[in-house]
Amino acid sequence: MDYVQEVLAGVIAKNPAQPEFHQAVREVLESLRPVIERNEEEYRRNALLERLTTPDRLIQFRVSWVDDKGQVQVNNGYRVQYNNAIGPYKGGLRFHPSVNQGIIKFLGFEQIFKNSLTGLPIGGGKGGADFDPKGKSDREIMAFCQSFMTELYKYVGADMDVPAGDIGVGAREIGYLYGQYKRIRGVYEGVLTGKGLSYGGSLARREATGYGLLYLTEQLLKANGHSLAGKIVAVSGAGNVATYAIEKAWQLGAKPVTCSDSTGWIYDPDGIDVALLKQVKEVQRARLTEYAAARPGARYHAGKGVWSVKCDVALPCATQNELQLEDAELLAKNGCIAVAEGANMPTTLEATGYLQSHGVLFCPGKASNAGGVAVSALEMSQNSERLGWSFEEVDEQLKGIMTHIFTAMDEAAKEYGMPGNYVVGANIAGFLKVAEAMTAQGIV
Ligand code: NDP
Ligand code: 2IT
Repeated sequence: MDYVQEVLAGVIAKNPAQPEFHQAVREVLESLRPVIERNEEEYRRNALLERLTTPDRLIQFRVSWVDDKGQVQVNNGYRVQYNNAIGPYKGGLRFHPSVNQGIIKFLGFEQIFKNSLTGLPIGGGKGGADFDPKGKSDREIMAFCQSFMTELYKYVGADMDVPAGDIGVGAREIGYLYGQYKRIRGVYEGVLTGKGLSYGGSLARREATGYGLLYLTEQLLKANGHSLAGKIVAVSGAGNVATYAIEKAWQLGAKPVTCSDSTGWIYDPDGIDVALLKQVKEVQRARLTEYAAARPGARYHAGKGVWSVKCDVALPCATQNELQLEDAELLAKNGCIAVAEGANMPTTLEATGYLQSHGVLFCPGKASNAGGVAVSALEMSQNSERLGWSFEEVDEQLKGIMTHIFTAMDEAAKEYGMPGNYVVGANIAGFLKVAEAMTAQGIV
């Protein structure tokens, strides 16, 4: 067995029943093979891959809180501090009933390479809880967030570990979490990113993941002889990433025609009305049926199916493994040119392989959705210097970072003999910096 196979087998044996974690590790390790083979003896002696795949620590804690009926509820809270070789642990918090150790570990592992790719000094971490924010009152959300932070505060800090939002955690939740951290620790520091603008947040953080996705997609198309202007774009999800991906797609001259949530999807042949989408999702916190009700030309379909719409570009922005082999087959058949991931690992390994072998450009999320964490790192910089930058300044930096990411993964893919394979390119480019820092810092 070669070193990569050995480590992968060890990860699977030591972390049973965590399929998403196995999937993320498999994708990364298999694409690192060309690098590992060049230095196999040294990496093996230093157990570099074993150390890279084993988190520094995984914290699990009980979150007890009282609902509006006076009933005590109990959830599991998590934080994985995966790797801090190149900077403090950094990554979002996800509140969703599907959260478990395996989900948090897959997300934290991905985050190491994503954060490295940004070129900024941030390590990999992730956290969350199996809490379902749907249908909860504001008071219940606050009670949950306060209880969650009453455990989490012990492990985080502006120079140690800086969480942010992810699925189910937006500006409201970050506010409640920040308030509780400040109350317990008595320090006013940038312990979280995605904060409100009135208390240390960065302009353009809300937009950053979706905007960054479109900046990267534009580069991807350009480098391959296409342009975004005039293209039909299919987007899944209707949350933070999807909404601002749709907004930027319009701004760059494309036409986004779909969005989705966990109950159904919208096809709007005239293009998604961003103002209406924000009203339904950000203000009313309602289902997409409300969008369709307010927009006569749009069609609502219950269940899955967003990838059946004919499009030039597909941007999965909802959740892991939402784009499967049969979806990839449909997209390719319908002439889709490019798939760029806005979510984390939304495309299964089989679907990725199918797209790549059928001439569809494919950009992995760790490159294309890195704009969010990149602007989080810029929020940390602004907090450190106790200043705030203009929207334009942050947006310009975001554009520069997405260009840097595209160039880094494109060049790495070429250097290792697989031009156009952006999965290989992103993983190798992200890995090299982390591996160098780990090696320089000795066996820890
Ligand atoms: P939000 O909570 O704002 O939105 C999530 C969207 O995805 C909602 O429309 C939700 O529908 C849908 N969704 C969630 N889970 C499922 C599911 N199991 N099946 C179908 N639809 C689902 O989250 P974000 O937009 O922040 O995150 C979306 C993705 O992007 C995630 O993979 C996240 O990890 C990733 N990401 C987020 C970043 C950020 O800055 N926020 C940065 C980089 C990546 P419903 O409301 O019905 O649940
Ligand atoms: O997956 C991600 O990169 C995020 N949810 C954002 C993390 C962050 O720290 O801004």
